Amino acid sequence: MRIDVITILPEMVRGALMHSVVGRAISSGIADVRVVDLRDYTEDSHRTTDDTPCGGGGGMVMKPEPIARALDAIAADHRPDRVILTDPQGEVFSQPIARELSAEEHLVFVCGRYEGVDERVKEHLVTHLYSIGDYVVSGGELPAMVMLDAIVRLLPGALGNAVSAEQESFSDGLLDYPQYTRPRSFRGWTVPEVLLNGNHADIARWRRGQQLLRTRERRPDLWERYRPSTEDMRLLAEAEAAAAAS
Ligand code: 9D3
Repeated sequence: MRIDVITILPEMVRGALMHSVVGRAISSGIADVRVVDLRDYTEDSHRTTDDTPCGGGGGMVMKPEPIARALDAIAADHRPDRVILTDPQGEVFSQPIARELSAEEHLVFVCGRYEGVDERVKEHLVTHLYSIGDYVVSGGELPAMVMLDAIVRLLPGALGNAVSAEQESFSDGLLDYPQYTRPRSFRGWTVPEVLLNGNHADIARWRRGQQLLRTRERRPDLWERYRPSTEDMRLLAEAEAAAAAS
């Protein structure tokens, strides 16, 4: 998959891409990520990418021309399937959207900066607007990196086979179960006995119960949409009883 990232902070974006799952996906050729410096598409000596808002008011607005030129240069090489603007007013990004985008051949991210982007870019040059949620960050680069990471880790071969198989089976709308490693007792805080007995069926049932209990307690929004089976309800009751007893 090819992903172009148009930004006025190319070093920030490059730095975020060098590590971990995304870094390995790039090194191994699974993802072809190209960082495009928006200033390379300006035509004035100051390499200006922003200007004052028409109608007045505070802050600066990203100019349309450099963005249009950068997009034209990318499209002349290969036509993208989607051109995404990171935008606080966009649809809130989610795992289903990440899954959908991971099936595309070529994405472009345009990272917004300053107080906003000229509305004509949103109306005529990009195909989708996405936000990462209802809080304010200083620009679109971190949101673009969040989305890119969520997409790239879904590409075939990006994760170890064991991890991806596990992810498939547990990406079902429940929170993760609690995890422990050695030592069995740390400062007197002990690992749950069920995880030490080697009974894998018991362990799987305990984990499922924990997932159900946590999701109901911590994420009523997810719980409302989840459709528990009769087995789920039994495991939930067990987990609840164990929690009340401890
Ligand atoms: C919503 C705040 N705006 C109020 C006048 C000003 C403003 C502040 C910071 C507008 C844009 C930004 C930069 N943020 C993004 O470009 C952004 C973002 C975000 O701040 N939160 C969640 N998702 C995103 S995607 C792009």
